[in-house]
This record gives sequence, structure tokens and C-alpha cells, in this order.
Amino acid sequence: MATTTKKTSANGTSTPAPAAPQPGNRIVTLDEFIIRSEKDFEYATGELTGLLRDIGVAAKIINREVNKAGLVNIIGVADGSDNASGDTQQKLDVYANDKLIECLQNSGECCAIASEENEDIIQVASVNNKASNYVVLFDPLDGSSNIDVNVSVGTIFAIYRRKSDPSGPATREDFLQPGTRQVAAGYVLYGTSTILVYTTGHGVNGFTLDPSIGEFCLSHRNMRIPDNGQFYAVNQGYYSKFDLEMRRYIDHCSDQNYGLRYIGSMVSDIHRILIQGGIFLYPSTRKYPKGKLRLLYECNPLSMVIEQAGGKSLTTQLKRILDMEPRELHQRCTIAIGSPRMVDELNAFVERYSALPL
Ligand code: AHM
Ligand code: MG
Repeated sequence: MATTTKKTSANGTSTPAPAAPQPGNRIVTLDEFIIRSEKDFEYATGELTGLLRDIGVAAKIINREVNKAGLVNIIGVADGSDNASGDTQQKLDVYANDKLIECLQNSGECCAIASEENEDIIQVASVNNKASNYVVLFDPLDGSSNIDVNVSVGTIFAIYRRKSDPSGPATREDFLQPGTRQVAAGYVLYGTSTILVYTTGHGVNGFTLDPSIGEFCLSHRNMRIPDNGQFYAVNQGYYSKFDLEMRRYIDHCSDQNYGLRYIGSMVSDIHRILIQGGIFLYPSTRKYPKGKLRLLYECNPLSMVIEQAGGKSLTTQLKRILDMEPRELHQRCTIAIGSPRMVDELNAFVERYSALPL
């Protein structure tokens, strides 16, 4: 806390001296933090810094629209559209997708984009003839089926270095890289306050949007997930469709009196688990035999954040998510992610009860 010393004037009254600036209390904006952290990057050319800044700008624009969603004609299903994964697109999905693409295209800091909402990759024209070395992937508005009922939604993003020759167009292979190759990943949660959380592989930091100055300010430095937790997050409505090992584990959670917390918006569920501890599960169901969530747009970036914060993330067949070799842009996978001790506990149930060879 800042301390003040009192000056005594000639007439004996005292006035507080101005508080000396305390380094720990100084506001650190996202832009300042990114620029200061540039030295941590293996290839510090300023491109990655620019990309993270672009995502921050798009997030502010999306946040503004999400916050007034009930006031303007922007809630509800977009006209006649399903996205690349066959899910219904909300108007705000389309809006968020357009804004992210626009911000990234304007700066030209990446050479191509892949979005959960687009079938194929989008090439980005170079700006000032500068060849870019990065590709960006995102889920522009995760959990958007919740938007009409004022439940928190989020943007998830991942950045990779391209593999193809920078003098030519980007290729699908630039995107089909395992999660271990992500150079940065994070999310923005449009919740009771708006927070941007990201990692470049050197820990996890969170920045809360201060609406009075329109800046993301460092609020959660070096985030660490609790080793263990008291909450589990799973759509228990599908219980009877889960494999035996998942049902046994869920029974165990209930026996242990763990609290069930499921928002149905993965960013929100993961953010709670990052702060309070717990486990999030999306196993295979009859409808989604390979799991529902997308490896490249949802599971990889959130797994990088959680692992960087000290957590674990596996498929429910016990493969580390970040080691998965993607074959398709819109590939789905199962996931068990969260506090390391809870993921280990789940692991033991799978080893014990799974009917499939692991
Ligand atoms: P979306 O990207 O189309 O919004 O779908 C992903 C969402 C996740 O946020 C959430 O965890 C999950 O779908 C909820 O699915 P379900 O309703 O089957 O539980
Ligand atoms: Mg999603």
C-alpha cells in the first residue's frame, strides 16, 4: 500500500505529501507489458508483439458489441448459416470473426488466418511488402449459444510460426502443427469484467479491461492453477452416453462431494478452473464420438495456458493434447484439463476402467 509522509507548515497544520509512485502499484497496460516481454521471444522482430496487440484491439471492439448485445439487433442466429463445423452461427459469431480478421489483415503482421467459423484458411496480403512469419488461429466467440441469455462468452486464439517459405503463400501445413509449436496462446473472457489471459511460453498473465481508459491493465501476474480443486465441470446431462470410465470418475467426484460447475462456455469454465482449481471434461458421446471441441481453435490454446500455469491437459484416451498431430483444420478431440492432481486422478480411472487399449 502507498504510504504518505506529512509536511508541517509554518502555522502548524499538516498537509499530506504526494505519495511516491510505487513500482508495484503502477498501472501496466497490455501494450507496455507485451513490448517489455519482447526480449523473451526466440525471434524478437516485433511481429509477435504486433499480433498480440492486434488481438487486444479486436477484443476491445468485440467487447463493446457483446456488452450492448441486448440493445441492438445483434443477438440471435445469423441468417441461414452454419459454420465450418456444422454448428449454428450466431450474429455475434459473425461479427467477432469479421473484426478479428479485419484487425489482423490491416496490420499484415500474420500471413494467414484460420477460424473456427471459416471452412478454409484465409491468406493475408503483406503490408509494405513485409513477409510475415506467423499464422493465427481463433475461435472468435466461444460459447456463443449463451449470448442471448447474458452468459459469459470468450475469444480463444493461438499463434504459430509458419513452416512454409515466407516468400510464398501460407499452406494448411502451417496450421496443422502440434500444440507444442504454439508460440503464443490465450483467451479473452467477456464476463462480469473483461479479461485477456495469454502466454508466450513464459508463464501466464491476465489483463483486465479498464473501461474508463479503454486499456487492458495487468491484474493477474504469473497465474498459477491450484494443484487440486473441489469442482468438476462436465455436461452431466450426457452421463448415460459417456464411457464406463467417465461415468465411474463422475460418480467418484460426486462421492467426494466435489461441486459441479458447468457454464457451457468453455472459456468461462476454464477461467474459473485456472483461478479456483478443478477439472473440465468433454469426453466422447454418441453424437460426438471424437469429442465436440476443436483441437486447433479451443483445446490447444487453452491447454497451453493451463500447462503454463502448472496444470495438465489430456484427451480422455490419455494422450497429451499438445502432442496431438492435427490432420484437419476442424478436427475435434476429447479433453480432460485442469488441476494436475485431478487430471492424475481421472487418469487412474481411465487406466482402470477403459475397455479400449490405451
Ligand atoms: P462453440 O464454439 O460452438 O460455442 O461450442 C463450444 C462450446 C464450449 O464453449 C462449451 O464447453 C461446449 O460447447 C458446450 O457444449 P455442450 O452444450 O454440448 O455441453
Ligand atoms: Mg468454441
